[in-house]
Amino acid sequence: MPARAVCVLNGDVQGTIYFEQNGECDAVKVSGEVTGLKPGQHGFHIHEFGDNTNGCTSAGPHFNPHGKDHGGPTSEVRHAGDLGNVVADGSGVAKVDISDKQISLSGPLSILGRTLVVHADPDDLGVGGHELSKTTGNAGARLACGVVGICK
Ligand SMILES: [Cu+2]
Ligand SMILES: [Zn+2]
Repeated sequence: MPARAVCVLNGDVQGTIYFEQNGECDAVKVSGEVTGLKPGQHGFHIHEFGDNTNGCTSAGPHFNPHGKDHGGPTSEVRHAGDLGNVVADGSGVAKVDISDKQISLSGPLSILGRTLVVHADPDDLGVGGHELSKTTGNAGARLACGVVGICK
């Protein structure tokens, strides 16, 4: 049985994102839709904590179990939680279709109980030369977030 999880993004934008993984060593498929975005790229990350007591802020930094610098999803050096950007079309809808091998739905790299965040600005994938590039990709405000939970 594949493992499945779901996250409802709530905030200035909305979305429902599904996660599916066949086995612990397989990639996690991330799919779904975010609506209400400004057209263009928006940073999309797993943050460390599933704590939304102070909104998306209390989700903490990017999920980074290996203690690395921020990067893009295909970078050698990245946080496990660095899923890159989603791209909103002219109607503000971003269709999400990501496959990622650095996150898991079980074991030490599990994202269950952590927070998915969509940002106001593009993630520069660590190469923008901004002082925040190596920590957050300078992706700006947290537009919406939600905890990744076990699917029924
Ligand atoms: Cu983020
Ligand atoms: Zn990161």
